[in-house]
Amino acid sequence: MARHLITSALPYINGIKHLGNMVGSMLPADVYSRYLRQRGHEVLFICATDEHGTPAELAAQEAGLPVAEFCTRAHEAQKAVYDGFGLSFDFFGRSSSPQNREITQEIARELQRNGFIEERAIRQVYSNADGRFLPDRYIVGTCPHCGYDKARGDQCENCTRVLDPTDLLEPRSAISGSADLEVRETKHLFLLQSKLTEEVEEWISAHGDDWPVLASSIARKWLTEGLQDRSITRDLEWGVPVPADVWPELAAAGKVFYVWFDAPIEYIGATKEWADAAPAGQLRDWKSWWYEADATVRYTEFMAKDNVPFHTVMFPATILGSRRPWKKVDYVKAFNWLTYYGGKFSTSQKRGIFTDVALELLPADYWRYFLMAHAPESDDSSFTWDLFAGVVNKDLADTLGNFVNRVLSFSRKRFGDHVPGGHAPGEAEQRLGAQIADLLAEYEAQLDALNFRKAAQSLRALWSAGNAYLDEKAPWLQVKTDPEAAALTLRTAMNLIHLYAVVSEPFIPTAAAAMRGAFASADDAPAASRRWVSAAEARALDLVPAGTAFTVPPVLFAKITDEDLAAWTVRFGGESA
Ligand code: B3M
Ligand code: ZN
Repeated sequence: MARHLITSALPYINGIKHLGNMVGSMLPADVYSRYLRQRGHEVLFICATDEHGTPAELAAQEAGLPVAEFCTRAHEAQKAVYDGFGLSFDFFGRSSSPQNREITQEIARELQRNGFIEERAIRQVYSNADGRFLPDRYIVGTCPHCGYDKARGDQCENCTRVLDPTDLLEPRSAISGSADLEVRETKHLFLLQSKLTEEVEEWISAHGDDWPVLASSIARKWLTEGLQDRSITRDLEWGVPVPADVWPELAAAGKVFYVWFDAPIEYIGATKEWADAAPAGQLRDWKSWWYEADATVRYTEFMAKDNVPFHTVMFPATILGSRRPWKKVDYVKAFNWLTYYGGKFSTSQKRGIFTDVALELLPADYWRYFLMAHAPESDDSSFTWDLFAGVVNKDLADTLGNFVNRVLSFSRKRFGDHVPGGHAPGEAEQRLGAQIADLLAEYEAQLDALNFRKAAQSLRALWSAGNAYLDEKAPWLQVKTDPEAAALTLRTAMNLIHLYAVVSEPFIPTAAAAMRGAFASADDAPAASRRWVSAAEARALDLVPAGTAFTVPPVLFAKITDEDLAAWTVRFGGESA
């Protein structure tokens, strides 16, 4: 069995994330992690808040809190939302942790020893109106490549090209909007990425073909432009300090590492946090996942497309330059944008739906299923309230929820609260079993390939097959003429419910637990277990035997009413952008 290391892009600390952030990183990583665990793989699913940098400082300033205090609170707030979404992180760390500081400083020392870091005096943008140096992303202007007029000094969101603030046309301060900017001289550390270009190219040639086109094409595009040496330090209070043993002068001047230098290292840092947080007597071997990891470790990263250059080029360059055997990514799963009525979800402009508010409206499973079924995989996809309500009402409330309730309530009414016996399976059940086994194989293939939209389609097809079977057999009619036949139908349908409980868990873990919990069983009996269903078990549909006690769970999914829809559309401004 493989050991799966799974990371999701680290959510930035400055505010609660919106649904677009969720679907492009943490949620698919969770679905994949849950699936692999159920199939018996060893999984380590790591995430953390990305806490350093100017946006954190500015958000703290706005909140009137010291930045460390702000980050502690913001971390807890985000963590609560992710718990609410059922994200099954093995550890949710913080890039401001001592572990990350230590590893980041060590990697910087190694890069220095290997000749990949150079100290340079640079001229940096200073905003007179704001009284401070402006970090790259706080200078906005027009992208020289594509003409997008809100490009940031570090990267153009529109064409994903990495920029230098001085590339921008008509630059201005993103804080005050002031164009009263001047350039002053200051010293910084530069990572000599140009010296590492060939190695990164070789590494991408060896691995990039396995990645989805979205990831490999962005990586290649970036490489063809050539790797530039990049400044990896900033004039900020809040960050990993430059180690004084190597750079005493810069350390004394209060320089810290650039947030994109230490953030990816936090994947490792958070794994060490996880190990350090082990309960007494338990050994968590963080190094075996990351350092000289053997071939059994498969590392999959999840992220939105604007993060791809940092993960496929810049971070690998850092790791390669350290000349240490750190594990590098095997598979990069990248996502396009989820839009809100065709326009951008925007944290700063408060447009769209935020994850905390989403959970106030509806339980996590509704969002999880919808988001994954409409994941922006091959293209951007658009959230609209109508679409959302349609999917929830049809797939979750009708196709799955109603099936579960109908079967269990009817069986209880006619046969009491144990799974009925009845006839032995016949031709219809054999056909159903074969169909279910095929659909399950298709579902597994899509999940193995990390095709989440298609996986959701296969899952829905499994649910639909149950409905078709039930309609064909019509136990409410059978019961009048041949109760034993009705009992067989209901027993088979209950076995489908159990199968749904198991295989739906990656998408809708709460409903899955409710379905599983409907059937009483000894702890080690299949009905209590989320262990994946084999093809033979799917075909036989007999894991829940006659005589098993069951209860009828409360309605799994409530329908979204026209009134809800109208109210939410008004409240969240559902209009075409
Ligand atoms: N924090 C995502 C972002 O803010 C960024 C990901 C870091 S992953 C190491 O765009
Ligand atoms: Zn651009």
